[in-house]
Amino acid sequence: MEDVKNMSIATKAIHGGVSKEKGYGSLSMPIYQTSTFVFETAEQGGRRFAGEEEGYIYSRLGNPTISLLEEKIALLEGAEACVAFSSGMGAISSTLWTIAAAGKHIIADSTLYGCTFALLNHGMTRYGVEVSFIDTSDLDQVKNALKDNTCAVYLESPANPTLKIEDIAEVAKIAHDFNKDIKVVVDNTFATPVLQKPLELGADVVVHSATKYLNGHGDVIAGFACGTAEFMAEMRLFGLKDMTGAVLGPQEAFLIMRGLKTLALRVPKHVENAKKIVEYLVSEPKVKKVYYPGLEDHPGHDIAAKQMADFGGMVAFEVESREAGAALCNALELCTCAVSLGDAETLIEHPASMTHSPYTAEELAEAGIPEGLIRLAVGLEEADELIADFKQAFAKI
Ligand code: 3LM
Repeated sequence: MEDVKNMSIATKAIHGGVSKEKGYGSLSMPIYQTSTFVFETAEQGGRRFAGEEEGYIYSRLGNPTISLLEEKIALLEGAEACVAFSSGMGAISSTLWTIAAAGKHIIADSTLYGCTFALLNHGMTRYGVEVSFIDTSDLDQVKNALKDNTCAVYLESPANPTLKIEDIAEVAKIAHDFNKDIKVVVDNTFATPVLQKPLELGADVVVHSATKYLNGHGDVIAGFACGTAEFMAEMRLFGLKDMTGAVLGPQEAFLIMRGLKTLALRVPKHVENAKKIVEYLVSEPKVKKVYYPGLEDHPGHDIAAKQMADFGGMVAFEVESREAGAALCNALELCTCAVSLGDAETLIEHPASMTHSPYTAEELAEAGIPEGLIRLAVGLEEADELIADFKQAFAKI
């Protein structure tokens, strides 16, 4: 359905991609639960391996259920192509291993999801890749960090867990003016394509933890990378096939397609609830500071207003101490103490000891993540009931 390209996110998420399934005319794409595909003849198998004939070979290289999902995600991100992975980390590591090599240099923001930080700080560097951690919201730092061997600039916006905002268009312009071959990679997990389109802003690659809003139901681990058809072919044939093998399962692909049908309904409700909770948290005397890009005093507010359709469903706030944060989490009854985000359930966690535990105390300070920071992934419950839960919990601590 070629003209879906010009339609809304809601329609793309439901109708995007061409189903090659003609068998029994099922409405939803069947789950092709198979590892391998049968060749009619040995010659046909040879032609498929040689790329002379279209058709599936083996599910690490492609699978009809997963292909349809990849087409949908590419449409949502406005990308030429997409590759699915078995986790967000699978997508991120496959992307970085496809771009980088020993002797190359990566510039990364210092505020990242903890395991992405660990991959860059401890993983890539073991294999001769140099990594500079900077604050990419300071454009002078971006300019000064660029080197002749820089191959990638990596950032999240809004960043996990502080909701720091990076100016994606400006960072991409600076990097590409210096060297057009530098790949600007943006993790769009917190925003989703409903709120932000990094490729339209000038990024080269978008990565996702689809475990979060894209699936939306807390029952799948998955990831995506999106970009040009040429680079995604390299990602599939090298990053995914050889370097990581982090292939998505067809059952997970089916569940994500099911979740995607309501993405355009869910995200605005997450945002609406987040705004109501932020309003309450700002007035709560036991909260020292609220981190939300929708607040006018947030340092990235103007850039977020420019590059995002709305400010998202993630909120962070600071309480007096780590102990006060733990007491709050333990006192909440409706909000659930768990990592992850983008689910129907409101999830609360303590970054310094959980999602960002790969950071040392010094690295946390450098990344602007205080000990008393609490991260809230606002869910789809009734906002007033969530606020009532916070009120009773704060009263107890
Ligand atoms: C979390 N984050 O609670 P998977 N990029 C971003 C992420 O937030 C994440 C990934 C990539 C969380 C997971 S912590 C053990 C739980 C911005 C994951 C990695 O590999 O699908 O988990 O995605 O912040």
